Order: sequence, then C-alpha cells, then structure tokens
Amino acid sequence: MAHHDSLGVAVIGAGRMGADHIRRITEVTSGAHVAAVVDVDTDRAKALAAGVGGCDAFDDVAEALASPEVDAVLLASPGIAHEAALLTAFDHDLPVLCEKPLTPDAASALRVLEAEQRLGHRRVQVGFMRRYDREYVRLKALLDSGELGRTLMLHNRHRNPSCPPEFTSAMLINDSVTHEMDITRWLLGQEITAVTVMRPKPSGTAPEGLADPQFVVFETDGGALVDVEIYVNARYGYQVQAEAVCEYGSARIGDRHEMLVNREGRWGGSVTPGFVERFDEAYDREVQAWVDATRRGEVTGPGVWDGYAVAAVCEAGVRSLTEGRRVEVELVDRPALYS
Ligand code: ISE
Repeated sequence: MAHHDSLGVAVIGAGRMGADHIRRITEVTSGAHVAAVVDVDTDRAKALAAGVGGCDAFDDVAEALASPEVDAVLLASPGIAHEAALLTAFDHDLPVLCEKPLTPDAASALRVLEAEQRLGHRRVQVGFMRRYDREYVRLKALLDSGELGRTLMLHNRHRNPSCPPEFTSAMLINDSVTHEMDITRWLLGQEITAVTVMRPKPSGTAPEGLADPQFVVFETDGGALVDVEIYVNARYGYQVQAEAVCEYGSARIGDRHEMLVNREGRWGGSVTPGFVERFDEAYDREVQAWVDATRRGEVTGPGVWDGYAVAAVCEAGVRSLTEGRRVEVELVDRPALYS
C-alpha cells in the first residue's frame, strides 16, 4: 500500500455513516481521497461514487480491495459484515478504519484478534470516535495528570431523541452503551470486570416491548464504579454527559453551554438533534488522525483489542439484561501486540 501521494480509500458500506465519511474525506479532511465505494446495493454505491468523481463503484469487497487504486479501507457496513471484510483487508495487508462494532460478538472479535496477530502487526483503528471529542480528551488529560487523585466513580448519561424502528432492548447495550464501555476503559485505563443492567418501567415514549431506559453499572479492575443511564427515546434531543468523581475533586463534560440566550423571560441554549451533529468534529478529527497515521505507516487510536474487550463487555451486559443479575466479563489475556 501507500503507493499514492494521497491515500486512496475504499469506503465499504454506503449507508448513513459511509455516506457521511465519503463527504468528510472528500470535503473536510486532507491527505486522502475516496478511490472506491462498495455496497451490496450497486445503485447506492454507483450514486455515491458518481458524486465523488474519479472513483469506482463495486458490489464485492474482495474485488474492490484488489484494486491498485486502493491503499486503505474505511469499513462502514453493518457489523455482521465486518469479520469477512477485515480478513480480506488483512489478506492485502491494508490499513482499516472500522466503524463500531468491530464485530457483533466476542467470539468473532477474538477471531479478528487472532488474525491480526498472525499478520504480525496492527492494521485496524476502531471507530470509537468519542476518544477524539475535545471534551473527552480534556477530561482524560485531567484524570491522567493525577491532580484530582484517583477516579472513584464515573457517572454517564446517554440520551437519543428516538431510536430506529428495528431497535431491540439488547441494542441499547450493543449499539449505544458500547461507547461508554470504550470510553470508560480509555478514561480510566482499566478493564471492565462485571456488568449489572437494571431497568425501570419503560418510558411511554418507547415502542411497545422496548426496555428503554436502562441503568447500567460497570465494575473495573482498578476498583472504580461506573454508571450509565441509556435512554434512546428521550425526545428532546441528543445528549452525552460524563462526570468523574475523584478523591480531590470532580470534573464534568457534555453540558455544552456554547451560547446562552436570554429571551422573553427565559434563558437557555440548544441541544444537538443527533450524534452526527454532536460528534461531527470528533468524527473529523478521528478520520484525519487515521489518515495521518496511515500515511506515516502507523496505527494509532482504539484497536482490535479494544473492539474485542468491548464485545466481551457487551455480551456480559446483554446476559445481565436478560437474566436480571450481575454478570462477570470473560476476557482472554491481552496479547503482546496490544501492550
Ligand atoms: C448509534 O449507533 C451510535 O453509535 C450513537 O453514537 C449512539 O448514541 C446511538 O445510541 C447508537 O444507536
């Protein structure tokens, strides 16, 4: 790879995230261009490729990744298709930015972990974009500085205005709380060892049968306690907040009081409508960091180990949700490649 001055990226998956990343690579970030668009829906792939220009459309991953124009892969297809695409990318030794989830379960994530070890070097950055959000970056720097002492607890709130119609109770864990799993491990530098999921009587705004909201508790190997309120039909907007409670102080992010307006006897600001708007800048910084690292021949950011560890925590979480008890997380030993 890296035969080109500008990195030729194959975007796999022409859905919401794929289309947004195509726009991002074309209009926002530098050092890369979209060289191929791949989707099982050929018309979608063709339509998006036509909008970019000088870019080929494919309906087959193997064919696209064999193209001499392709130096790197941005994987934005549904999670179920990730394992096969990742293994194909490994065959060509291509760098990958893989949207979350790495794969849908811990067993398949472990297979990817083993395949990357066979390759002998890291090739994958996983799309946990919160690590590139300025507020989370500042919170991590503060916690790492040790100024506030040890982190005792982390309180998280994660609210979406609404969820897609196909959302299931398990998806609140697998699709949404997955972000808090990654960010908790990253902020604290600890692994999650046990998960307990509780649920109040569901909101009247949630579709019939959906356990929404849920209240999730993580225990970590460093002795911290972490709670996550996940509520995906909160209606009023998209909000993600976190508060670290430490020995000598606390720090909170996500209030986003960017502009306060006083008008007609009220004061206040606005709430972002969705995650695309809330994390817009984080996605830009994530993709730019991936392009820059790839052009230097490096892999940075969250990797396959993180994707695997989060998949294992998700599995414990879904079991806790269905069995109504605390479930311990089972992890293999961390391989040397990821130390
Ligand atoms: C979605 O898949 C995401 O990744 C968003 O960040 C999250 O807020 C949302 O709940 C998920 O469905």
